[in-house]
Amino acid sequence: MKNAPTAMKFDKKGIPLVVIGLSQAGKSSFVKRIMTGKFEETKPTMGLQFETTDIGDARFDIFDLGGHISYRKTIWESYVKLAYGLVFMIDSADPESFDEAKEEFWRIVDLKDNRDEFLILFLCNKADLKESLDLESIINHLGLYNLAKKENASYQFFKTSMKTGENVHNALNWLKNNTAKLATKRKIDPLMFMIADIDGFPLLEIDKIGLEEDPSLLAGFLAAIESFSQRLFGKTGMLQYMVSGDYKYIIKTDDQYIYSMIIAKDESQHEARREIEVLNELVQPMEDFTMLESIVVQVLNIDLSEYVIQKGFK
Ligand SMILES: Nc1nc2c(ncn2[C@@H]2O[C@H](COP(=O)(O)OP(=O)(O)OP(=O)(O)O)[C@@H](O)[C@H]2O)c(=O)[nH]1
Ligand SMILES: [Mg+2]
Repeated sequence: MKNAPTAMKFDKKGIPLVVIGLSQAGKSSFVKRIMTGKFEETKPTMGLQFETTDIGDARFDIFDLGGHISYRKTIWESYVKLAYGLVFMIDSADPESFDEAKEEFWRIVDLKDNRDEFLILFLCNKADLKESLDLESIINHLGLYNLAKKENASYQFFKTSMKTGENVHNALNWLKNNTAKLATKRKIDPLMFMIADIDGFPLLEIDKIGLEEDPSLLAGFLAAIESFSQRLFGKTGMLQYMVSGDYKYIIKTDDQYIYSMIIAKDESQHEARREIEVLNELVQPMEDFTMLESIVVQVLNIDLSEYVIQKGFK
């Protein structure tokens, strides 16, 4: 398997945040501090750890990813695409790790689509150690001033210590204030979402209003599919959207599946596109579909009780 969707846990829904950085930086210690308010023993993270917590009024789904090199091209990349915000942590007392951290940081930041607004909280941890470098040297060493060129990123740096708790509160406050705004802006509320195989057999369909109950919706949907199949005949990996009446229709196909979504006209097709691209990444390498429903719920961030679900048509 290319990615590791089966390692994901999808039982809650909140604002998705990922915590990444080289091993030993203190990522799990940070998450422990958020959850318990204390500095506690940790072990190296195998794959990932998932936690849900409320910070102020906002609910967060925190994905604490292992920093070992074997996770960086697989789990990191899939989860970063899913997340609204990225916490990148370094060990500020270990300048020998800075070059590698720099390389990984920029590789990951550059993965983010330019149209996608996202947050970066950069934590220079282990500030309690006497070898810890000052913030300015770290910003210079990692070229972090270049973040100003990323128009879609809001970012902040802190020196923190998970041991003493220094700046943990300030970092969380920054996250809370900035993610809440972003989540409201980006939230879409799909009326319909479907994954079908390339022959058009649906694997999963979720509907808010039932296509047949609204003839204009159904007509728009059929028109979108029609225009889509004409334009893209023989081509795969394409994503297209069209507006018709009160709705937007977004469709993507790869060489195995067709993804389609209907949202209200005033909602962001960029967010719809992001969600479909993330699903595509996660679904494509899947060998069975037992996790499909929970992955869809997580990525679309929906309350399933508002939907009619149909699955496994084949
Ligand atoms: N002195 C000091 N030690 C810390 C601090 N934060 C974490 N540590 C220690 O650093 C080590 C690694 O911490 P973890 O939180 O497990 O690191 P991680 O980034 O999750 O590592 P991986 O899961 O392997 O990627 C542990 O021994 C922690 O106790 C800190 O602020 N100060
Ligand atoms: Mg860890």
